[in-house]
Amino acid sequence: MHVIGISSQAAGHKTLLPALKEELQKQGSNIVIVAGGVIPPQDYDYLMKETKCCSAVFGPGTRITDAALETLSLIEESITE
Ligand code: B12
Repeated sequence: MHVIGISSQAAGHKTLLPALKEELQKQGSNIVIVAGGVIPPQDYDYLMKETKCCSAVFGPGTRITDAALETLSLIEESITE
């Protein structure tokens, strides 16, 4: 099982993440996508709930071990789904 991690620092997350998700779906892939970087917290729901284009967002100050553990859980969940 794979995961794609995107780091966005350039305010492109609301177009680039949905575009990535759409492209993967076209190919029949439901690979887990997680994002990090300077993404404003008010955009988290848009990405994770409205467009469902990523499963988690790890903003500034995230501890790498926390991001790693949550990403591993997301991979596990996607395998058992
Ligand atoms: C260094 C820097 C640059 C460098 C980047 C060098 C490099 N190659 O990395 C340079 C000078 C190239 C740059 C350019 C630009 N930048 Co700049 N830059 C910064 C700065 C000062 C620090 C970013 C950084 O590296 N932080 C350190 C890392 C460790 O922290 P972090 O990114 O938050 O990551 C943490 C978490 O978010 C998470 N994480 C991040 N990514 C991922 C990915 C995954 C998979 C996971 C699990 C976790 C994760 O883990 C990290 C640890 O906690 C920030 C200001 C700031 N205070 O953040 C602005 C900032 C990110 N830049 C900004 C902008 C606008 C730009 C430009 C668009 C400017 C321009 N008009 O050209 C370009 C975009 C370049 C590009 N193509 O992306 C804005 C972004 C605004 C926004 N998102 O709404 C910021 C916030 C500055 C500002 N206040 O305006 N930038």
